[in-house]
Amino acid sequence: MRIDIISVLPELLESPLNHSIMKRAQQKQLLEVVLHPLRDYGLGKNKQVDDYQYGGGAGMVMMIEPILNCINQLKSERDYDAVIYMTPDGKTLNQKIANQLSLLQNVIILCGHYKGIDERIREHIITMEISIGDYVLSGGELAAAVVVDTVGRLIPGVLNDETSALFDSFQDDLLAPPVYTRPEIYNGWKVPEVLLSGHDKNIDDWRYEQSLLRTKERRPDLLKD
Ligand code: 6GU
Repeated sequence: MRIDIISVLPELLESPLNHSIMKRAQQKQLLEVVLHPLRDYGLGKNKQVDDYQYGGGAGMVMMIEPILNCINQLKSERDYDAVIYMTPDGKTLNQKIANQLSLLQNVIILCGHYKGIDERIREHIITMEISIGDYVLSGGELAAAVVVDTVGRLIPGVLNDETSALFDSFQDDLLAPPVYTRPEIYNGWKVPEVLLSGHDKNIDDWRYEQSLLRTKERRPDLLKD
């Protein structure tokens, strides 16, 4: 999968995308992430990317032309399955959307900044709008990093057995069960007996039970429907 990210602040994306699992996904060539500084496509000698909004009011708006110049350049190089705009008024990201995105081949992600982008880009160019939750970030970059991480780890071959996505919270609308490691007893705090039993079926049953319990207690909304 190839993800092209367009941003006025690409530096914000570098660290999260170049460590741990995202780094390995790219080294294995299962995921390619290419950052495009929007300013490279800015207008005039000041490389302008934003301007005052029509109708007045505080805050700048990202202009059509730099964004389109960048997107058209990319579209001339390959076909894209989606052009995503990161915005707090988009559809809230969840595991189902992440699973769907992980099946795509080429995706553009545009990060919003300032007051947002000229609405005409949203009307005519953007095919999908994503938010990562009901709160406001200073820009779309951290949200884009969340999307790439969530989607990237679902690409077949990115995770090994140890990090398998199959047992993640939410993968089957259940929260993950509790986990333990050595020592067996610390300060009188014991690891549940069943996990030491070596009885695989009992262990699987216990984990499933714990998942259900946890979901009922903490996220009953996940069990409805
Ligand atoms: Cl995608 N962008 C911004 N600026 N804030 C957000 C968001 C996105 N998702 C949640 N809050």
